[in-house]
Parts: sequence; C-alpha cells; structure tokens
Amino acid sequence: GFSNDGYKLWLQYYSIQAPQEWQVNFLSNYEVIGNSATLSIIKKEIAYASSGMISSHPEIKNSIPSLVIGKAGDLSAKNISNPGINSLASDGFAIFHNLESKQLIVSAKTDIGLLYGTFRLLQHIQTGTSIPKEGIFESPKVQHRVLNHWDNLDRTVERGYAGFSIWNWHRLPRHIDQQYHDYARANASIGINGTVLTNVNANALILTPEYLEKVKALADTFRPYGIKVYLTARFSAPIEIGGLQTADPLNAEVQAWWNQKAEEIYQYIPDFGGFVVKADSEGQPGPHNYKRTQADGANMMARALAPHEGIVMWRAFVYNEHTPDDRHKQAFNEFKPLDGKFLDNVIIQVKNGAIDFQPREPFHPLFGAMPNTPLMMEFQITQEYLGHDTHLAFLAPMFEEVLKDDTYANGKGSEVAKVIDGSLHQYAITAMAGVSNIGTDRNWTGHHFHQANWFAFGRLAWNPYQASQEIAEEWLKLTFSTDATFVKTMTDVMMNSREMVVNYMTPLGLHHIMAASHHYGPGPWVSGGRRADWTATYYHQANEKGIGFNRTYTGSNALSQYASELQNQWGSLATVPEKYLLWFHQVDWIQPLQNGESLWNNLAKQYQKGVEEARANIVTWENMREYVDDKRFNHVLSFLTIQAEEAAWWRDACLLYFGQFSKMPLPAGVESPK
Ligand code: GCW
Repeated sequence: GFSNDGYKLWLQYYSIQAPQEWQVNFLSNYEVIGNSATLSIIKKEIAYASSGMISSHPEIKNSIPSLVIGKAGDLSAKNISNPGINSLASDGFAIFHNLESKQLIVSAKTDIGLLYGTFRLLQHIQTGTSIPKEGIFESPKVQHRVLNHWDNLDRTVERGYAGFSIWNWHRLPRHIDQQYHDYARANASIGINGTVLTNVNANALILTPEYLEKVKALADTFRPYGIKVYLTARFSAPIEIGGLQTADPLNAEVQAWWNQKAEEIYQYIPDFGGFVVKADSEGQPGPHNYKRTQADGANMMARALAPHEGIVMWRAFVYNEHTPDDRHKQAFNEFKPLDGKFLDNVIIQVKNGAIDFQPREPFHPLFGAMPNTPLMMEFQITQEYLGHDTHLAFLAPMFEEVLKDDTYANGKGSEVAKVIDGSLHQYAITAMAGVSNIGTDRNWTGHHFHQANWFAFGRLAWNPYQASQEIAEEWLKLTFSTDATFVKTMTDVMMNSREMVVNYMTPLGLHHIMAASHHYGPGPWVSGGRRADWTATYYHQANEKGIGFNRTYTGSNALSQYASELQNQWGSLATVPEKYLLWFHQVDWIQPLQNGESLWNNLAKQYQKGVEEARANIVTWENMREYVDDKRFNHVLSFLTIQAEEAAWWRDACLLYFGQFSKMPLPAGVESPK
C-alpha cells in the first residue's frame, strides 16, 4: 500500500498471495495452552499475524488444533511427548511435528522460549519456509543479547541518525507509550533479551530515584517480552549524586555507596540486568583517576550487584592521549595483564576491532587473549563511520567476517565466534552487544534497509555462526516480498553493500580518514587536532613515498598482540590479505600489488569501483519498483541517490588529497574530480 512507512519492521504480516495449506492451517487452527502476560502476547501475536497473512483466504476447520503451543509440562499433561526439549536452554524452543496426532508443536521450558518459538514459526509462515521433518530445536548460543542505546537524558542520541531517543523521560513513568511495547516485541522477535537504556558517556542522574522510577516503568513493560533492563553507571556517581569526596574503588565509603545503590535499584527492578561502564576513556572518569586498575573498578561494582545476580559489562575501550603508543595497542596492554583478576559476574565488553568501528578492521587482539576472563562482543549497529543513516550498508557480512576470524588462541579453528559463545575458553557468562541505530524516525532506523542491521544483530547474537546471506534473504522476505527475483536481486545488493562502502571510503586497509568529530564524509587531511589519535593523518601516514600505518615490528608492533600465525601472515607484504594491507604496512605508491599494478592504481580503482557500485544500485532499485510500496520505494531511492553522489565525493576528496603525495596520474577508467 501507499502508506507503508516501515514502522512495522520485519513484522509486516502482509497478505500471502497463494498460501499453501499448512500456512492457512496453522494460522486458523491453533491452541495456546496456559495463561501469563507472555502467553497473552503470544495469543495476540498469532491472531494479529493471522489477520494479516491469511485474512483473505477461507479458514480450514479441523476437529483438533493443527498447531499447539505450550510449555513442556503442559504438553505432557496432554500426552504429547517432547523429544529433545530437555536439552534446550531455558530460553530455547522446539518446533516439531507430532506424528501421532499430526499436529505441529511449539514447545519450550519457559514462556519466553515459547515466545521465541512462536515468532520463529510466524517467520516461517510469512516466508513460506515449511518446518523440516526433523523439526527445529534451538537454544541461543549467547546468554545476554543486548542493545546498547547511546541515548542521553535530554533525548539526543550520541551517534544516532534516526531522530531522537525513543525514551520519553519527561512522560515516564506515567505514560507508557505503545512504542515501548512495539520496541520490546520487535526485539523479542529476534531473540534480543536485554537493553541498556543510556549512553556509555553516562549521566549519573539516571541512578537517582527520580529516574529509577521511570526506568522501572520501562522494565515492567519489557519484562513479559523477556527483556531485561541495564543502565550505564558513571564511575564518579558517588561524588556527583552521592555527596562523597571520592569515587576511589578501594574506598570503603564508595563501596558502601555502590552496594546501597544496587539495593535501591533492585527494589525498583527486581530483575535488573546490571551495569555497563565506560571508564578511563575519552574523558570519562574511572579507576585511573585513583591509580587503580580496571579490575579494581569493575570488581567494586560487581560486588554490589552480585547478591542480586546482576552483572557488570565493563568496556575495554580504554585509551588516552597521554599514552604515546599506537592507540591500537592500548586496550590490550591494559587488560591482558588483568586476565583472571575479575570477579565472576564481570564480562569485558570489547569492540570488534582495536580502533573504532571502522568499515573494516581486523578483529580485536583481546579476543583469544583472555582465557580466564569472559569477553563479549560489542558491534556498532548505528553507522557512525559508514555513512550514517543515508548510506546503505548491510552490516551482517562485516559482523560475520569478524566472528569467523581465527584467533589461533588454541591453535587453528579458534574463531572469534567461539570466544563469544564461550566454547573456546569455557566462559561462564557470554554476551553480545550492539550499539543501537533506533530513534524516533517513523521507520525506526532512518534508512529502511538499516532495519536489517538491527535484525541481523539479533540473529547473530542468537547464533554467531549464522550465514549473513541467509539473514539478508529472510529479512527481505519478511519486510518486503518473497518474490524470487526481488529476493535474489536485493540479497546481492545487500551482501555487496558493506564492501562497496569500504571501496569508496577506506579501501586496502585504510581507516579513520573520516571528517573530524562527526565522522560523516571524507577528511584525510585532518591533522593537528586536539590529539594525535583523533587526526586522520595519524592513521594513514601518507607521504611522498607511500601510505599506511606500519604496525609490524619495525613500526608500532601492534601486530605482536596477535597469535604468531597471524603475525607471520599479516606481517609480510607477500602474504598479508590486501584488505588489511595499509592497516599493518606503510607501502610505496609504486609497489605492485597482486594484480601487478601499483598501489596507487589499485587505490584509485577501488575508489572508482565503489562509486560505480553505488550508482548501479540506483538502477537496480529502480527495477524493483513493482515489488515495493511507493512510500518505502521512494525513500530508499532518495537515499541511494545521496549515497551515489557521496561515494563520488569520497573518491574525489581522497584521490585529490593522496594524489598530492603520490604525484601519479589517475589510471584509465578512474574519473577525474570535477
Ligand atoms: O568512537 C567513539 C565514538 C564516541 C563513543 C565512543 C565509545 C559513546 O565516536 O561517540 O562514545 O566511541 O564507544 O565510547
């Protein structure tokens, strides 16, 4: 229809054109056993899905329900056996055919497991993917699957490009907006089970009773959807809101203050998830202010939360300008010596790469290096360095690339995903965080296609081994259409989109050459800023001879933080993958790459390729008009047009700038800047 503004995300429940019998059958003959807030949500969801997907088709009436949804215990009471249920996690689910009664069963140990199973079944129905003979038995591979909102109390969103914060603190706690339910429901539909409401650059006021009352209202709303609330804790809160003179983690008064604060929070929110902390980074207070370690700080908060079963997600994004060393190395140097020194309810939250959410980074060297301290992944869903809201970039291939990277920690086959799911080092806590791209825009995420990044994050947090291609296909079918041509065409566009952005922004391992502070658009010339590590010239190191950051042993030697297998592979010009070339090496402009052409020519051609890909996407999308409603079609078209123009801006700016050093002509086929 004309009016689709994308608010319904991947839960469109659009009418199925020629449904098969099973699709109609399950949606018209079902029974949900039991009563609870969560079961009411399940009942409403199926009725709603049914009214959308099959309303125009005659119901099929049976004497017994074709679909039964119930917890394992409730099913046994009905003599339905539950093969495979026992081995599920508490929030896992089973969808299987009961051969005796010819029914489809959705079962789980908990109501939340049933909710996840129901959503999965509805997704199968919408996409027309029948339930395999052997059924589906799934448990999440990661325990805590959380969104991080960098939302401020004044409703601005740090690095948010889709409007303002959806948390309306002024109206809370009395007004519970429908959007809070819609948010929780969308998250539950992809298995997300936690939300950190506030910015890691934290405001201590969130921990005062005035705000805790509001947080409680949100937590109460989210609970039936299986979503726990977490808050960011400002390290200096004991001074700012507690009236103490210090925030020293070894000071008894400070410790008592945090213990008391935790008590208080749990009175409002009995299942409060815990704290996320950014300390000693970019001006945030932390244990360094008192010459204490990150473990001293984290453990103080962990002790306060432990009696209530809360956890601390302590960020590893610690660096400062007084450490002259390559910023790449700082987190590793800070945390590696502390391995094993954290309490059991602490998990260290590590960004996927060592610098900062670049379009491409090698995995963070901490992964694999902390066998005795649980580490979790922090991905950035919001596109701080990938063109903000207007540039289409499907991020699942980027997430997947990192998750599949081999750390070699326990020899070959020690992929990052195995660190994250805890299997490599037998971590007792596992988690994955995604910095949210959600805001008050009608379609939640600015670009309609960036809904797919929220969706993909949920899927990969549930199963870090899932293929990004499969995620793209499923999202397209749920969000737009199951038409084979549409799905094939747009899957290809999505799957190539992040590489396209790398091509026109930071090819061959370049990084952090975005414009200063807002990070939108090119700025390789930015130098002499407040801090060396906040200037682009620091990262590309271009001069008349060549370009790139030497991180081998003749340079910063950040490479030494990786396993020897990787040091060997990445340390040599002959074997380093070209995608990481300038990340680890300073390379002469005239150096021939694998294709025999010079570095300069390769660089120029990559930029040109990115531009051509962005332009081609406009044509491809124009051919998709018949599959997409006008409103979403035109919105996407408008953004794709901006993207293509800005890809050329990136190419021109970077080639003009770097060309001053290389002094080499543009190779044939690369457009000269106008
Ligand atoms: O890259 C930086 C961002 C900051 C952000 C910081 C972080 C929340 O530019 O805006 O602060 O990362 O992750 O802490």
